[in-house]
Amino acid sequence: MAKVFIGIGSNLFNPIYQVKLALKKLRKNPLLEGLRPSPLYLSPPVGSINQPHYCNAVAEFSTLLEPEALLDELQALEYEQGRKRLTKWGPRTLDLDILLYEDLALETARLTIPHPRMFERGFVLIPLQDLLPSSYLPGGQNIKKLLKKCADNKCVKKLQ
Ligand code: A4P
Ligand code: MG
Repeated sequence: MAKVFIGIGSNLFNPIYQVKLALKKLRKNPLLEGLRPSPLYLSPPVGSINQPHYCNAVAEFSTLLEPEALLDELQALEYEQGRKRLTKWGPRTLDLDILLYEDLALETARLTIPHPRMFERGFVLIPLQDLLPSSYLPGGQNIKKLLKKCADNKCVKKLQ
């Protein structure tokens, strides 16, 4: 079994509902075991596009799926929740990114693992830290140190 962390984001059509629904479906998926979700966060959009605030979370689970098969599974769920790919980095009902897959480093036409922008994003690192109180990522990086370098790390608000 591989231990995986994914990032979850939504900023359209009731983002909190979209993230909670995605977590519910991930928990029910028999190919993904032992789902452990972070708390939900609200964060201002990162990137140059003017768009609504996001609801973000991170989840950990174990799976026998290989990375590309896992991406297929996650993209099917994105489409189920009405994801349309209109603009790179644009608003979306659901974005599911594979952040970490064990300590694998992978670069194929469809997939880059670790997710190339995860180390500079408060909306990823802050929920990740909730799941990893030791603050160490499987690859050995320290989340607290990464957060210090993160421009947006103060702008994330935990939801009840
Ligand atoms: N792809 C490559 N590597 C991965 C991976 N590790 N996980 C490919 C998932 N997909 C990966 O993604 C485009 C292609 O990336 C996929 O077809 C897959 O083959 P996409 O989801 O269609 O497009 P995207 O989401 O616009 O691109 P990307 O790269 O996922 O965007 P980001 O970097 O995730 O940025 N601000 C806040 N506050 N919160 C957010 O969640 N998200 C973004 C999107 C921008 N600003 C944000 C947030
Ligand atoms: Mg994505």
